[in-house]
Amino acid sequence: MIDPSRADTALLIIDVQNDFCPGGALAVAGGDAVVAPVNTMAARFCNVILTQDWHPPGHVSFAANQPGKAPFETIGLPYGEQTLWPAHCVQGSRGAAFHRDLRQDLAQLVVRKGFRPDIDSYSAFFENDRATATGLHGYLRDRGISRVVLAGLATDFCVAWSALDAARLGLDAAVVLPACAAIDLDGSLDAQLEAMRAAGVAVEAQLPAGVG
Ligand code: VGL
Ligand code: ZN
Repeated sequence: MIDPSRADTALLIIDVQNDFCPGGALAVAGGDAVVAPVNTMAARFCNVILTQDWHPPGHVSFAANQPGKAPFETIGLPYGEQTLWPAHCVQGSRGAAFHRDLRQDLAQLVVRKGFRPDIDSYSAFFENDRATATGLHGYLRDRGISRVVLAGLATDFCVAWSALDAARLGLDAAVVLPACAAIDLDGSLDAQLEAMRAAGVAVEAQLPAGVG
């Protein structure tokens, strides 16, 4: 049961940035439609945290930086398989900015991720080597927050990886699907929904009671 008013619970709003919205470099279908439900939830939560995908121009995940490779192909990197993307969320760019209607004022923390040139970071907790920490776990621990509710973009990448890491860290995790939108690459949405359920993440089909 999600109780937004609990001091031990945080809303984690993942990557609601221009490049993941229609017209952006890595547009997610319906990406901008999450803004309204996310804002409604944010207004009810005691603790609100935003993440911001934040890549240098030479980032390893950009297909343009991998000779002969196209977006959505994969390559092998020292930490494992990496999907290649169109260049997106370049540090300081308009595409990296939050959607203009996102209630940033309600957030207590902004976690930037993916800023190291040689490693991607889908998750809000760990980079894609699953070992390099972003610092979010320590922040939550220090504030006595043990339950996270996730929403934002994209369901099957940054939201799912964050939720799976939260569960792995022993946090109580819930994903609110009506406040998320997916990329859905080769069945990735179904696969990640299944992985989240298997890991004990609560996959919610509706906004929390009393929200919206
Ligand atoms: C994301 C692909 C690359 C996301 C970020 O926010 O889900 N996906 N970078
Ligand atoms: Zn990215």
